[in-house]
Amino acid sequence: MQLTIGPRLYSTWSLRGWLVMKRTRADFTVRSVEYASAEQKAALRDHSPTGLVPVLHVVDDTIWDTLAIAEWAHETYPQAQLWPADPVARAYARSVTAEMHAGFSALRDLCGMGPDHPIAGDARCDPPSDPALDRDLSRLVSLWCQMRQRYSTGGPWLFGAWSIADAFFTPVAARVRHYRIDLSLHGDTDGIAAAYMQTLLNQPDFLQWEAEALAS
Ligand SMILES: N[C@@H](CCC(=O)N[C@@H](CS)C(=O)NCC(=O)O)C(=O)O
Repeated sequence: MQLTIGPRLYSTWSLRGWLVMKRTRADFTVRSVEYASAEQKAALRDHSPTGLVPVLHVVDDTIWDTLAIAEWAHETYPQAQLWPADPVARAYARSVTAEMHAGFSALRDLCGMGPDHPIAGDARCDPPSDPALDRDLSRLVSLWCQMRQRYSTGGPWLFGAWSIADAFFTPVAARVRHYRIDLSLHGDTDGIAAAYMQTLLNQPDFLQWEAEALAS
């Protein structure tokens, strides 16, 4: 089994897919590809039907799209408990994960990640000023606070125990850190969202990703 990912320094969807696969504890190899040039993009199409990463190769099958990889991992490795056990928590976790997968477009567009805006390292920049970005950040803070308040007794992750939702929000935490976004200006009055963000940034798998990104 092999996971094709983009550059660790800035491929946010690759980070999500890799975090989920790590949690399965399954044996898998990682192939890291670049997609900066037209030639590299064309070469990526040999491995990925969409020309996007991550892509999971399982024997003769190819699974593309991070959400599909996460659902496949959940079904294939039930012991990893990648979604919450409680049906209501699971429905919320799927909702917020789908919201992240399809939404937060202002945050993604205006605070993009790339060679100059890396996931790892000490580089920081100021956030752009934009009403659409403010709306995304208010929604992010409200979502994080609502779920953390409801599920805080089960552990430090969004739904108590670690879930796919945490994988999907880890690159967001790196983005908020890189763009020096002050969550208290977006409704995080008691620091719940900031604390959750630190939990994501301190998770050992993310620290491993960061170290590998900086070494690459
Ligand atoms: N919806 C896709 C999005 C994947 C995606 O946009 N990946 C980016 C890297 S973070 C990519 O492959 N970019 C290649 C390119 O722009 O050529 C998913 O969930 O996997």
